[in-house]
Amino acid sequence: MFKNLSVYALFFAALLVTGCGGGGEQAESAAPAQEEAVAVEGIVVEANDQLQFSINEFTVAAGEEVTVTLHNVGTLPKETFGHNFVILTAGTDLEAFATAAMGNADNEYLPTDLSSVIAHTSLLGPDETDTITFTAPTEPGQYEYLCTFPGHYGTMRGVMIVE
Ligand SMILES: [Cu+2]
Repeated sequence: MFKNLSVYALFFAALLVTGCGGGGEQAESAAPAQEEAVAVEGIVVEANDQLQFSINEFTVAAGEEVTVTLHNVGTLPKETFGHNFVILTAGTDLEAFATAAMGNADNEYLPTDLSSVIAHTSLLGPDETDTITFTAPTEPGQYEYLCTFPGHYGTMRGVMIVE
């Protein structure tokens, strides 16, 4: 929706520029600056020292390309209080997954077998961000996500709704 609006704005701006009867050179130099202003932001999720994600539910369209940026806004060290964002396939037992991941410190607390993971960020320390892009499942439904750092999933979890 936002993207479409921006495209219309661009189109309108282009009409204005060409409509003024200015030289072609002016129109060419104006266009790239407008394009740079169109940023596809995606979903931004913050993780904090209080074991919270800023977003516990978001909705995407089936099969669409989804961009999620995780930002750790906390101050505690990654080794003792890191955060990640892991989206699971439908039907995955979140508790069982988190328990399996818990002991895997060497793999940023992800299980070796990632078959039940749709997408995941890396484990982040204070003020770090990671952006992931993935294709939403084509099957509508609810897909849970969590932070797999030991002890965090109790509150650091949410649902991606695919419509
Ligand atoms: Cu966490």
